[in-house]
Amino acid sequence: MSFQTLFTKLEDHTLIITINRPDKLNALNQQVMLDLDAVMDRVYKFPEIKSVIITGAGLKSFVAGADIKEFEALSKEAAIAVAKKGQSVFSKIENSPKPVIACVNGYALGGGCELAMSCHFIVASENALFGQPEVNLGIMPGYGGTQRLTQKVGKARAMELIVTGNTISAAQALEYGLVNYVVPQPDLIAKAQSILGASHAKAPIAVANSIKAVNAAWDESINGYDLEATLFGECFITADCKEGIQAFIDKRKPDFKGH
Ligand code: CO8
Repeated sequence: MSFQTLFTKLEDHTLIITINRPDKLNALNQQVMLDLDAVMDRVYKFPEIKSVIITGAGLKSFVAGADIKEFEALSKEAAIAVAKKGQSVFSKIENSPKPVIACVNGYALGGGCELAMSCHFIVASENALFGQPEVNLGIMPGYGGTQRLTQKVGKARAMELIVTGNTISAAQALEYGLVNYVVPQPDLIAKAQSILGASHAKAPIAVANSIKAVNAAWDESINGYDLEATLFGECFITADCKEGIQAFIDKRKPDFKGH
């Protein structure tokens, strides 16, 4: 797999995606968005990829936002189109059938915070900094930040962060429930890998259906309980369900095959 703006590495079935524009603090230009879209297609498609880590190159920044220099000539219509396209890329990440962790290794600002929040959860290094500073530029979040930040930290905290443009530290993000863990920077990827390793041993269809059902909790067009019951039922027609139950009865580890 080769991309202009991303490094990718498959390690123990986890695809590590590194956004690679360190001289621009990994700002999301349109090429990065195209590359993220394309790499996620491969994540959906390739069975050897069981999970994903998204991180930024260097020690200073995860992603310092959308590339501000690309905003200069945007018309209203073009801005709407760019926002919608970005939202669809992030929604592809959020709806990935395989777990996706954001390893936030520094600045996660604007579109960077929005990218991290589109992942299933976040592990942060101690130097991470989160915020939606768009109001400083006379704009507002456009890649889903108003919605996902509100889901994750509640309306009052999201509103304060978005209308002030203030940033929060990794420790505060942990207190807000925005991140699951804060670790020293050298341990960041290993921490995410150890979490993902635990999920690799589980039945892939059960994992994918669980992701779908949890995501439905924020989709008003879906009755999440109905969807959960349907997906629960679907698990029962899988060979992995029979294997999981038989393994419990036999007092052995299950050997899931993904069907
Ligand atoms: N876009 C483009 N370039 C950037 C960005 C960015 N978001 N952030 C940093 N860079 C570049 C700098 O221009 C600089 O490049 P150069 O060396 O060529 O001048 C390089 O990265 C290093 O940056 P700094 O010298 O500024 O580094 P500092 O350590 O001094 O400062 C900061 C780090 C505080 C992170 C600072 O760079 C900064 O404030 N960056 C902008 C943060 C920001 O406002 N992010 C939000 C952007 S808007 C957004 O994300 C909207 C998302 C929705 C889009 C919807 C589509 C329409």
